[in-house]
Amino acid sequence: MAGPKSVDSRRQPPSEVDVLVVGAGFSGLYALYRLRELGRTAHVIESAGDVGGVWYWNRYPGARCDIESIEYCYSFSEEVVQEWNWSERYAAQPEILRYINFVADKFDLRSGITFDTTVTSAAFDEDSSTWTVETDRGDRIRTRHLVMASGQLSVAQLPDIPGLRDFAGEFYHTGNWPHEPVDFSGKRVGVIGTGSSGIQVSPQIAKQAAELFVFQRTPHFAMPARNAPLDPDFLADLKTRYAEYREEARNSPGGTHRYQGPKSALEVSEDELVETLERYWEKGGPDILAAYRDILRDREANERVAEFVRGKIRSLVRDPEVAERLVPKGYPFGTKRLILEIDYYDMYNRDNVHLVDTLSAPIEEVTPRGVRTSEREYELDSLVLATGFDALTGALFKIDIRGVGGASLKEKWAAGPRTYLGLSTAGFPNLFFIAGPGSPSALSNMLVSIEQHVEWVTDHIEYLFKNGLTRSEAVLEKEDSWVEHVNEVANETLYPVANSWYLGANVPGKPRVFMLYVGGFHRYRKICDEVAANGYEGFVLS
Ligand code: FAD
Ligand code: N01
Repeated sequence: MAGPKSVDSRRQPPSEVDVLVVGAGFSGLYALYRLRELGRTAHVIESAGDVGGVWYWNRYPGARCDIESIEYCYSFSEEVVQEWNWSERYAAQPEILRYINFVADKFDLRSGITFDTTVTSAAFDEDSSTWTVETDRGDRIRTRHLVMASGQLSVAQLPDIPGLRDFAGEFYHTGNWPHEPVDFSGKRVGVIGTGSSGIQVSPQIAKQAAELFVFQRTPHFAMPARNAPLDPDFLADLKTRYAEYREEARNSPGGTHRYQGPKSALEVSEDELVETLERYWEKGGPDILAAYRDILRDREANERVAEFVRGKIRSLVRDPEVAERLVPKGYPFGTKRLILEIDYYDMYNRDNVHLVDTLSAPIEEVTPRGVRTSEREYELDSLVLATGFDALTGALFKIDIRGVGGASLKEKWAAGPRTYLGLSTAGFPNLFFIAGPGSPSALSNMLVSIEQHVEWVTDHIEYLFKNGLTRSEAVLEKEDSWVEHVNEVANETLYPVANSWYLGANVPGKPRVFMLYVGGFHRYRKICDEVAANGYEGFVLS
């Protein structure tokens, strides 16, 4: 696999192109492939030294997907489906990155990508209906259409803890992990954060470190992953019917093969509830969220399931005091991303692992020697921040995007992102977002969402070119109704109750707006298809 590119090997981007794509993760790579297939000139600009997006940056030990590998992959190429074999139920980061490289090599995608280059600004010119895009390497590219495949979780969020920069030891963020393996042997390591990243990385560090201190503010719910090798016969059979299998996923709310139980958690006896939930627990994975139809809609129903999971956590950790501190309380089960754990709870049975509850004793500062809470100082050799991302809008706001009349996207979205179908925003013609705010995005299997978005956007662009149209802009009233609809369906659920990154709660000062579409991928896809079938209703085309 290619490492970071040297300055000299940087590919010069073209000065003019039909479509410029920002980002070379799963989204940007497929966008490039599809635009080329359609015969358009397209180019990708990527900050990283190579392809992969999330899977290029998040190289921390333990990183793996939480949607099953057989679903968390492309379906657009039958050749890729036939030639690639996933080894595990939930593939680890190196395997996913190998897969992305395999796709990039197969379709010669690197020839259309400029790496080690960050887009810094994009300005729309009304006379020519084109965007002028600038980069940190002094490039200036004129493009008819601009596709933001810049990621949902691509901007690492540093916590606002005083003294962070003063720490004298080694310092890492899970979302920007070194390419070389990090050796924690014999070290005193601190991990701040117990979301998906913290829960994946900590057990791996615990195996090496002399001592591990996990700084937990909010306990998160985690289910056993029950990761396992995939049976070659099962894979061979799946390949004979993969297109059909994927179509089933596209017709489901989450873009996976998770089936919603028809019953309410409130109508079943305790025995039946436990028997059902035990089955999900044994199977592992996030499907327990669909065990009953009202888990994410009714607080009482949710509480019954939450209590079952709390009981499991208590049973996994020997020290009852530690177990109790790991038990999530105060927010509904599943309203922060449900985490899949491997060895996480068991890790607390090791003598070298210590849970530091920063709810009762908050972190006050990072000192040159370690982390100081209101109770004491923890001396550390290494500090790992698993503190998440400035999600969904972070990467977009790092670029100075100016639409009609020089209006800034950041200013337009100051009170929260506003999109029409998550695809476009009024006042910013010919600008498209892939799996960003206002779409199902991270509440669905992202690969299903990404393929649907890329296909919709590239079809739309092709329609414009074929019909001699140079400009496509979302209608403001349609955007307002979409934002209203997104809020309405979110408010029918328990999601907005939790302080999650879904509503920007993890970034100080970020407006609290539920940013994802919870109405279901199947429903969303149908709406997008109808809009296209009605001549791109809700867009002004000229
Ligand atoms: P990214 O992969 O984020 O790629 C965006 C790229 O754009 C990045 O490489 C970035 O460097 C580049 N970029 C951003 N701004 C600029 C700029 N200004 N100039 C140039 N380049 C720029 N989702 C699931 O559905 N299932 C999972 O199991 C799953 N696991 C995940 C695990 C981790 C650790 C993380 C962080 C996320 C996970 N996700 C998962 C969500 C993940 O975001 C998507 O699945 C998917 O990888 C996103 O692909 P993308 O191409 O849209 O964005
Ligand atoms: O980030 P997070 P993540 N002081 O925001 C804590 C995807 N993903 O990187 O909950 C102290 O979830 C914060 O505490 P609290 C997936 O979509 C998937 O883990 O705010 N603590 C929390 O514990 C996921 O949802 C996988 O109280 C601070 C943690 O840091 C998304 O990425 C793997 C703090 C951040 O949790 C983000 O996950 C990895 C502070 N100042 C990521 N600031 C898979 O398994 C933050 N925290 C597929």
